[in-house]
Amino acid sequence: MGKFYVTTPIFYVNDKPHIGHAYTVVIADILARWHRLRGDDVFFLTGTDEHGEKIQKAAEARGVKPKQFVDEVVEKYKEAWKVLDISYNKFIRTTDKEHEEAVGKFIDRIYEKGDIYKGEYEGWYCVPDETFLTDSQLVDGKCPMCGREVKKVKEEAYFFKLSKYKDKILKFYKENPDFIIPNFRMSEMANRLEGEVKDLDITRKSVSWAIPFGPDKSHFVYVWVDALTNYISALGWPDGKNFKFFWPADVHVIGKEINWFHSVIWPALLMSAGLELPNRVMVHGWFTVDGKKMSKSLGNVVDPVEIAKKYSTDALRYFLIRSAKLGEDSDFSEKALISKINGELVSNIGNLISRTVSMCKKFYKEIDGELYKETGDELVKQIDIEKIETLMDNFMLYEALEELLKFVKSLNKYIADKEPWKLRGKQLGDTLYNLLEGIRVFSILIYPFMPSTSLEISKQIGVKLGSIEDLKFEKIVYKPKYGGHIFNHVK
Ligand code: ME8
Repeated sequence: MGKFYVTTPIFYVNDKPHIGHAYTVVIADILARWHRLRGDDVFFLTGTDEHGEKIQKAAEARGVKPKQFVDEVVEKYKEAWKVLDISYNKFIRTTDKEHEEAVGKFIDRIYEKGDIYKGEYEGWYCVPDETFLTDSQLVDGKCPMCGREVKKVKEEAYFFKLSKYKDKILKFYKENPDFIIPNFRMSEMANRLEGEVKDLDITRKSVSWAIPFGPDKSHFVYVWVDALTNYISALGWPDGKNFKFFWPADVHVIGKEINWFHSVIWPALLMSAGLELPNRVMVHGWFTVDGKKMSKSLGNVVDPVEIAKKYSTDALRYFLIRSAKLGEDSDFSEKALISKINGELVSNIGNLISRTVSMCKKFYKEIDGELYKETGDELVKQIDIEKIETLMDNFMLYEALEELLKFVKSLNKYIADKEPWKLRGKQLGDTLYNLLEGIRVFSILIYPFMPSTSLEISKQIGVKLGSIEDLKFEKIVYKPKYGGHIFNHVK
């Protein structure tokens, strides 16, 4: 038993969440639930990034004050997280008073350290990504990350001495080779760090929907410095009990386009403030939709709430993880989702549960008193629980799910081989018992991925959902009760 602090990026509230946002938060939720199963003390943080030019503009476009605008959009995030079964411990908003105060203190620390100086920024700015860009970073004159127009900015600004930390960060990478997962994302950052690293503009003069910059109130804090600080302000930094217990974060789950912010800028700011660095940064890939980048102009933005309501939350959660290994890009299409539902959830998992439970019901009289036998080791060998635990601990969620599916297939094969309906008495009782044992172990391991399915399975086989200690095959008294299909075939 230990502690586990997992975070999602905080989401821009310029619009309601889409399937890519759902992906980030579902990954973090799975990790949080896994560690709770393990018995760890978990703090799972998510929330919203509410300041800055992008939000200011979105509010203007709607003709409302920024605060009114963000208050409305934030509700859509909260509703979506509810539908997606996201078990966060705290939902932070960067407009929370405690957060704004913590940002002020964080800036003061860095300022006192002598790491902030006044200068002038002249260069490009991408508003949708809230990112400063140099000439050489532009691709065909546009933002290299989102491909959209950038604007010229020339204004007085305060800078953070990012360049001072370049060698320290490279050294930290060497000493912590697993800091960034997958590993090639660390090489990308290291290569960039080995080139020229410019100091970071950390204030905006022209953007007032932001936290005032303490040392000079005619400036406002750059939204990324405000946003990154959420990971400690949410724990009550500097004096909060949660900060003392949970920091450093065990893992920041993020998407690939914000890796520089999390693996370079954030560590540099923390070093400057004299704070410990997070243990890991888990960088996931991007979802396209039907092979295309999601965009409002293409009209292909997928609403995860609609999908969850149409097909079920667990089917969507399952699909998000099953579509690619973490770190790789993946594609969403309803066709692919339907094929996973029918091909894996209905015909493998659902089928196994409904066949087993209905056989138990049907043969209950036949096996009366005979169901509760020691399990045979045939099925025990079909699942490597330790391997799955290691995969989960190393964020290899796709691979863990694959192992679980293999196990389900072996349970289905066990039914086909044994043909329980031809057996009688003790043999029948033992076979059904083994199946129930397998299903019970499965129901625990599938919990982080599909929490309501896992609870439903436990209910149907008549046991309370177990914890990590129950992940062994042993003698348990079952009272299976048939409760209908777990997954339904989709057309
Ligand atoms: O970047 N596929 O917020 P955000 C997969 N506020 N993931 C995607 C995606 C896609 N198509 N589109 C977005 C921000 N994401 C900042 C973070 S943290 C201190 C500040 C992911 O709302 C993206 O990679 O633009 C990121 O992890 C998350 O959604 C939030 O993106």
